[in-house]
Amino acid sequence: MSFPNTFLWGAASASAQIEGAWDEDGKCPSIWDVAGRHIKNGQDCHTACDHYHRYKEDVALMKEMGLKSYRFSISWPRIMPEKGKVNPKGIEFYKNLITELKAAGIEPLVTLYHWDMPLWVDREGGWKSPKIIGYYLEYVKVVVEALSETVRYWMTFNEPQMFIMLAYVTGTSAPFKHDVFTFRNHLRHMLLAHGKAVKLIRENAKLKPIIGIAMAATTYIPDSEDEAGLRDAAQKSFESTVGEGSNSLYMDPIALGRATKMLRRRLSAEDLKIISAPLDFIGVNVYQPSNGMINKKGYDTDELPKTMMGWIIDGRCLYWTIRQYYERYHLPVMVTENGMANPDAVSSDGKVHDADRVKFLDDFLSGVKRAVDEGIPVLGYQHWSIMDNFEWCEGYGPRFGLIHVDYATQKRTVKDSGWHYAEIIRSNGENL
Ligand code: GCO
Repeated sequence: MSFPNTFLWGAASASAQIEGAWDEDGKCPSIWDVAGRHIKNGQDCHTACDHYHRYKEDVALMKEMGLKSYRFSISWPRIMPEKGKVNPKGIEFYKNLITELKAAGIEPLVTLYHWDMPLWVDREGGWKSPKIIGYYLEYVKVVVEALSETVRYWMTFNEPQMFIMLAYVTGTSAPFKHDVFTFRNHLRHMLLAHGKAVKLIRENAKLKPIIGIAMAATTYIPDSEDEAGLRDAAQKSFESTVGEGSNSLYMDPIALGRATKMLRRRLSAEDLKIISAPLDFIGVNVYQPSNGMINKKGYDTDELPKTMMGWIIDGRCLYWTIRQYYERYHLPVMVTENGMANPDAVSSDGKVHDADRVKFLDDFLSGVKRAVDEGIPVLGYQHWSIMDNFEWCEGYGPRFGLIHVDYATQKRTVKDSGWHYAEIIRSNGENL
């Protein structure tokens, strides 16, 4: 089998990481706009890639690269800057962006929440308070009413692991709280908000929606591919402490309607019914395997190449994530993020020679190809990221883009990897 003609070859971004225009046209601050001292080198996301003003140029580059899809997130603070108040200017921006994408033949894939909570929601308790469920649904309803004539693909959340655990337990992500004992409540609020949003989108969308969620998937690559090896790897990916914490804690309630040990006493039968509203796909964000975290002896991480984030490069993890998620949850899979950071720079010939990322693409995409060859329904691959951007607390140092951004001039340069990806897309993955 080869890649279907409908395969969504794309790239991804998130509002807070690229848009800038943080206080323009009626937008209120998000929790990331006020992250201050938590961000490296005194940087902030107030201007970022200035995509809010340059989206036409950015979409033109996507078209030149031949992208079939573009995954981006909607900024909640742009749409609802105050409790109960809708900002027409915010809606207009996304309508214009989508019109531009459609004219370029690019399918919009919309993430409804990629971490940039409006500050007013945080002040009312954020994920700590059950009130957030109502606020989130009100926002989702506005977006679905405004955009569902043209948008088919929806993701309720991006990486709940991060905005629940890192934001409220370790306190390393906005809004930087330490609440070790109560995260199960936060998690319950997020899961209920997800399930209710799925129902709301299903009932209100004008085009038949295709709904998913993007997970920060962690995967154990099997030590051997015989039956015992496969069973052991799946167990480590979903049932070890690491595997439960990152995968099944969220996905078992969502996709199987059952809670893992950690949540068993927190979710009622009624909760689980709401949370498990039928989904159309699971999005996986995949960067590195978790073998080294689970089994240090079997996986010598010192020997392996790493990205500038210190993340291990091992392309096999993408194939195994897709397969293990499919085997456990029986839902089509979309790779919603996958990529690597480099300290890329423009060379004297005006180009960006990011040979590591070219190789990365070949390695990881071969894994996607293997999954497709084996008949696993994979809807698409969204490279992280379309362009260099604001990497949260890391600021602008790590560059993840297929397009280089000079932050002083906002000049865009498609990197070698971007053109290489364009070739892969043109051949529909036949050259992998
Ligand atoms: C995440 C987010 C992205 C990141 C990317 C690289 O996984 O943290 O979804 O916003 O920028 O993953 O770290």
